[in-house]
Amino acid sequence: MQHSKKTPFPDDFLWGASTSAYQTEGAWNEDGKGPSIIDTYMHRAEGVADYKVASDHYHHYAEDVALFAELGLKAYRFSIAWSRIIPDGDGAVNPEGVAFYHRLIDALHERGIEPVVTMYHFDLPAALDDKGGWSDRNTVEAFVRYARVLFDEFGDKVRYWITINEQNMMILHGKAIGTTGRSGVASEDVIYQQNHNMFVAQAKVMTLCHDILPEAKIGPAPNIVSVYPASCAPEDVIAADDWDAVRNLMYLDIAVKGIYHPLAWTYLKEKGWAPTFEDGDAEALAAAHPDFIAFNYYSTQTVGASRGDASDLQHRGADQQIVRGEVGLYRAVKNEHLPTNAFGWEIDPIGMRTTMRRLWDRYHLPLIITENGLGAFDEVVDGKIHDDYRIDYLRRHIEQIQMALGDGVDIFGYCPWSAIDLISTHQGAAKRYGFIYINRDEQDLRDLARIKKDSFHWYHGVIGSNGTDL
Ligand code: BGP
Repeated sequence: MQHSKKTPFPDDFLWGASTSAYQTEGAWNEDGKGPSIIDTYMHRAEGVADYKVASDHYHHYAEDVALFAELGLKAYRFSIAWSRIIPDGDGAVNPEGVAFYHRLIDALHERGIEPVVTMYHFDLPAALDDKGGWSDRNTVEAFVRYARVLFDEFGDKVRYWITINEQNMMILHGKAIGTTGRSGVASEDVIYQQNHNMFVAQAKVMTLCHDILPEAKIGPAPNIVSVYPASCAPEDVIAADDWDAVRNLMYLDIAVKGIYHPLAWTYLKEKGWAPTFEDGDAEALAAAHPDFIAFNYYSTQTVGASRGDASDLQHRGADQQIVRGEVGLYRAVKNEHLPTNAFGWEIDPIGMRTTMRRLWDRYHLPLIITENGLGAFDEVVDGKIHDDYRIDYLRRHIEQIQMALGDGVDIFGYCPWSAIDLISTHQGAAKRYGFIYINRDEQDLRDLARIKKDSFHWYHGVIGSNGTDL
């Protein structure tokens, strides 16, 4: 098992790449688009060239899709900006916003690229945030209405739908990502009520999708890390299970089984953060069933038993991937077996196999990896970008997909982050992930030219050989 042979990829494996709307599109206030909470957050970022231009994909989409075709992508996972479709979140539909995504999706189909559409990737319309955001139950109905617009408009062109990107990271790391909105960080009881409201919204949207688009497939996309106990001490194993429940499994159990994970629910109750269910919530959660699990994978996390004081906490970073620690729940531990990237994220390809095995074992739903990649400070040398470190990272992760296929896991796609360079959630334009370099930096928008990196040529070969030529 441990050394099992790599299994060939299925012929219809979705070799893809990912982006999100606000991190690539720019045109944040053009053609009728309303502001999102990310736009208001980025307003506060001073001393950098305009983040809201991002990679200017809105104006370069045709060129970008042509490059995706040259790369050989079978799938492109992107998000639709809710406030481009419905500028104030729950009012009139903006025809120019709708038209943009028709153009993009049509361009993908013309090139034989399968669109994989995320409905909501961090960018809640600011107007909804002004009315209370996810604390306000109106936002649940607004999301369902927005989903109906998307299904009606694009349902005959899109087979794969993803509801919410990384709800767990919005809840646990909203401050770092910039999703807390104008009011800033709320208290935990409020945050977990927002979490619950999002769960209900997601459930209703999955059911709606199946009602009106019987051929479509829909699923959630949390950020999942396998959690390792720091040692074989039983106390460490308990801590790892607890953190796994709170960070990962709560989000998938509710989506797949329609119930809160028992350990997560106990945690919420003990803390006094258990959300209130409104009439019909339990039924809406129970009625919804995803067709697949999409997940974003960058790292694993290692934890020990809590010591009950601040020594549980790790202060070297507080973002999506760096294990933080929580007094009374678990202690953050650095995994000495793993290297880190330039931003302190531990790199663990085998952990991705572990994660695939665990998810398949627990849920028995087909899996697609919707993010995985290496953020790095790429340099242009004589017009080229020699990102062999990214090739190495991706190669070692793809090998683990082959191993997982051999383990019997049903995995049908891999969409690394990211198709093109884009703006990081909180670490600027210089933290790059793309196969395609965008000629801009923090201070200077330059000409936004697209340059193929070495990883572009390498991934082209991987896709062309269906994963044989790594
Ligand atoms: C995920 C987000 C993405 C993306 C990625 C890399 O959490 O879904 O939007 O940004 O992480 O993270 P970062 O931008 O912080 O480097």
